Amino acid sequence: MNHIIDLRSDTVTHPTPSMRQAMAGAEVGDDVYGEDPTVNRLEERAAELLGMEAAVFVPTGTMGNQVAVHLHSRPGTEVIGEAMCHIFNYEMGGLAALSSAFPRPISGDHGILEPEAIEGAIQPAVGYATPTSLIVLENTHNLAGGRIVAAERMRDLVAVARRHDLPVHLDGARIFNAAAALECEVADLTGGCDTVMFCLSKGLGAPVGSMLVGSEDAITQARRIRKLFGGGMRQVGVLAAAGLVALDEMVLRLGDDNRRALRLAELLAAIPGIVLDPDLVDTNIVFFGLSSDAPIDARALQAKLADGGVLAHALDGTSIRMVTHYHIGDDDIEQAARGVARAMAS
Ligand code: TLP
Repeated sequence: MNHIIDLRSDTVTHPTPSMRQAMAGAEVGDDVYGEDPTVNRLEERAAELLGMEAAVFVPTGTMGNQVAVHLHSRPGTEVIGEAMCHIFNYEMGGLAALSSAFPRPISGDHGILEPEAIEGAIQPAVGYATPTSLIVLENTHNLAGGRIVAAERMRDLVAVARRHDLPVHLDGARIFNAAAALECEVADLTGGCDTVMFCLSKGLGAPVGSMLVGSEDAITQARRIRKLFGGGMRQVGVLAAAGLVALDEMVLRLGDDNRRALRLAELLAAIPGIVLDPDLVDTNIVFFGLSSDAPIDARALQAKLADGGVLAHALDGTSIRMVTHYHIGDDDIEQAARGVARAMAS
């Protein structure tokens, strides 16, 4: 087997040659003392891009989200979010384990929440109801297939929180993919949120790292919580240097990943037995189902594809995820779709 087409996630991306070069030459210091000049530059840059006061570099998106939950919530309170959001489903129960808070999941339409649904889920301020402490949003929505929450909907959702004096944290792991698809600034999508987490280590290609962005006050507290969670890093400018290159060089090419995901969706949708609506593919994530009369289930399809050098991620017996990123070219898309057609026909 020669070339592996790895569509399991955009987390599989390797650092680019210019990232490796920047890492090798990075100026460093002890970041827990605030003395790493490269980290400081990255944090300033992230805050500026999101139009917020401050930012803190965290090792993972999960830590960024959980630091934000700990910052905004209180023990014994509810956190409202979309039922399939990453914070509720893929962060090891961190809400309960780290913050003694618990989820109030609300189903969205393909991941997109209605303002009225959030409004209805906020507990009244009475002596017998469990208080609501935080609303979490996700944009793009991973499990909904990379769906974008449009700027206007973001504003309407944040407005509900404001009316009830509740903070909003945005899991914007792939917010740059959304901005590329909408051809807008990231800040157009994040305005009004109290904190935003975005990942450098997914489509942006950095080896490690995410940013948590917010007000000066929020980020001062977030730094303490990061330390509490064991995320106070020292000469981490070697990683921040790759993050700076990611923001300088990788943002503009995300449109290519989005375009290739749509092409992949169109090719897959034409294969008998595949259930997929390409109109629901907004960015770089393609989810597809298998019809009940399909010859194999999703796990068997994943195994067959892997035999042919195409890696995909079966979520369960009936659905598969494929994610485009900068190691995936136009030919890989055609080849992956041919692989699925062959597997489905055999
Ligand atoms: N997502 C990973 C898996 O955990 C599912 C992936 O391959 O997509 N928020 C969102 C929306 C995410 O998709 C992820 C990672 C995270 C947060 C967490 O980021 P990391 O992996 O850096 O902790």
